[in-house]
Amino acid sequence: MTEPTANMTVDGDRLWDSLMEMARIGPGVAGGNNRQTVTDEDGEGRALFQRWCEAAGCSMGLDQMGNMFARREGSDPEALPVYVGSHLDTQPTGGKYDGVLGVLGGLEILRTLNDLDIRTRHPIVVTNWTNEEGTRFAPAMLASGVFAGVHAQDWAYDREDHDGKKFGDELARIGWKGEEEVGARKMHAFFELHIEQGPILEAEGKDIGVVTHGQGLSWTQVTVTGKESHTGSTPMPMRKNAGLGMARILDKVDEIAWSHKPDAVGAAGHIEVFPNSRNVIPGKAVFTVDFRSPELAVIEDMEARLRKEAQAICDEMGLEVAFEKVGGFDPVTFDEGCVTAVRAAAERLGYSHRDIISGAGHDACWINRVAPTAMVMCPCVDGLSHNEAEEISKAWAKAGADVLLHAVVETARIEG
Ligand code: HGY
Ligand code: MN
Ligand code: MN
Repeated sequence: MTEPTANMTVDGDRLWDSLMEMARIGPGVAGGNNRQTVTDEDGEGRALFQRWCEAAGCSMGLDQMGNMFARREGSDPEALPVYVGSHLDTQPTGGKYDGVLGVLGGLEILRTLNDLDIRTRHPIVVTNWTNEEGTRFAPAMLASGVFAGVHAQDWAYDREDHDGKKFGDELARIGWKGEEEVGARKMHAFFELHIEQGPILEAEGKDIGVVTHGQGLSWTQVTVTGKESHTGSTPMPMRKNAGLGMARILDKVDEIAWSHKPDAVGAAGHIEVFPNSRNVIPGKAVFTVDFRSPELAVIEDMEARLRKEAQAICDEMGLEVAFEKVGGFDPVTFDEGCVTAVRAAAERLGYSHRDIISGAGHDACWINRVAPTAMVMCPCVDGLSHNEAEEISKAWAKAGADVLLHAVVETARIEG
């Protein structure tokens, strides 16, 4: 058995060209992408990925949640495969690299092993997880969550988007609902390459983030109910303004997050008022509060204070308030052995690196429950993500894929 050699590196130009070609599917309006889950554009991106994988000699598996599994055979077909991947779906105003770098970085590993005519003992499987973003159908990481046994499949199928369409129906409509049982696959290990989506690596001049942990996430959907009435003729003391109630609650959300500085964060990205008419006092406001922290106790404190403070605000204003937990996962500690393989790969390749906690959620956070898992991160410009201006350098993409290559191949064991 030989070790991965330091000069085994990916073809950075080929990886970049693939990223740019995928970015042409589901373009945004400002240079990024709008390739939301189980839309026709998602279907197109999947088809392109499948063509590339088959051209690289892989067989493609597809499960009942639309998760895709491109398998490169190993010398021991009985050995559990090493999985590597991320997601191809994007935010409505997403970037070209969030998720996509991890899927196409995995494909680049297979292409590189083909070029070098290297056979690993364990098969390698490149994965595209369905609906990581959770923007069209909450929660985030939906399909990897079903795979890890966190969500029931029928519950996932019934998730509805803003127009009342169901996830399962849309998955079938685009023709990507497979036969394979979700979660039946067993993994030797799972690795995910992802952009940092934060400013630390770039600010410190580091090429690689060795992800030791992922912070936990909590999504609480809040519904505030008041009374629609005329914005002109309703006296101020008589108003039951759900929009104002929401505004006061959102100010509290910010205060609660700051009270746990420096690590906790809190905001609402999803906000709706009804009827959303210029001269009607909002009778209803619906919004999702996103709290995150590396510490579970902090998340639980923020959730409890949100409910208490929001109730007090609404009682004082004569409004009704209801809460629904629509997403969340506890802080994650990744597998020591896999994390060490990532760190050793960065050192062998001479890339600067630092340990880091992931601020964003990833499919790896759920897969960590069913297989030894770790993540590799590369910097992104100004730490910006979930924005069409998301940008990385070709060198960062290559560094991340090189480290992923070595960590995956070392774990999959090169045959002598
Ligand atoms: O919300 C997240 O952290 C991920 O980008 N879906
Ligand atoms: Mn992502
Ligand atoms: Mn994302």
